[in-house]
Amino acid sequence: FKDARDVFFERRFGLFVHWGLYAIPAWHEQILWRGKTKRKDYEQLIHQFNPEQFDPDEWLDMAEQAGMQYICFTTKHHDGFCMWNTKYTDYNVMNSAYGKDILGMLAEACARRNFPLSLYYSCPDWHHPNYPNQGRHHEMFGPRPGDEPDIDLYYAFVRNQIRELCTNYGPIYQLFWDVNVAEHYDPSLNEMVRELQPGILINDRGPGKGDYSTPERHVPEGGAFKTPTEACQALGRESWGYKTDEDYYSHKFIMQSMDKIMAMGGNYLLNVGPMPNGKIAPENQEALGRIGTWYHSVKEA
Ligand code: FUL
Repeated sequence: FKDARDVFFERRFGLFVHWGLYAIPAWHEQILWRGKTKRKDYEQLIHQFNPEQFDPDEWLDMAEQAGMQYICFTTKHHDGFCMWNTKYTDYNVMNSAYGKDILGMLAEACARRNFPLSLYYSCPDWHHPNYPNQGRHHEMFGPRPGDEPDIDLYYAFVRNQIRELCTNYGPIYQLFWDVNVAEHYDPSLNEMVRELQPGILINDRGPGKGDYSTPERHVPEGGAFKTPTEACQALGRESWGYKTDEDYYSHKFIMQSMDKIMAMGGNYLLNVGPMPNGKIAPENQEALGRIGTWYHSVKEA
């Protein structure tokens, strides 16, 4: 595909995917904190994670059918579990019951279909021994024996992982940093990303200046956006990850929120949380199917 900068205002609608170990308890992607789950219990989920029915082409078929033009995938959420073959921590999908590089499989399908792939990466990491709590909401964990909270060491790890992600998985359309750790400002990280992926767009939640902003779950006040914007929205009110008893927004609500964001000149990133077996939940498929029916009727009109 063309340089991301050339197509940001053409590719208006994307699929956000939150997937990780948290799909198994199926409650919230931050269950480790919000559910007050013990880390040692949560980390055992790695041995259960076995999405035998994962088929990236099915996800992309669904996205394309809905009129979506790119996909943004959670490579690592706040729990610290990595969905790719990283050599910088053992807490990754290669050591799960599944044992395959999920990001690699998705990247292969995206490259084959010329479907842009964006990566979400969380700076908060509730697993890594060097991650400093810094008084943020997960301070309740405190260091474990053997932990060495050290922000510089931690960001050296982040740098290594980001280099790996920007090197081993082909062209990356966007980097969706999620919430930089307080006070760690380091523009050299984004500079490295731009060197490795010259066409990439980087959001504004990272350790340096980004290219676009990311309002979350709301339509901002103030009329047309003055700078590049990608709003993100979940299909359900409660979780970004898979949740069995999710309280879903109505079709009307989602359509109105998308319509307002797009009318203001923003792009729209709509999220699904795949199930532990790798399939997209029927409720999510149905929601995207309805959007697709509308999209194709407008396109053909
Ligand atoms: C937030 C995260 O804390 C949520 O869990 C989710 O990933 C959302 C898209 O971004 O900042």
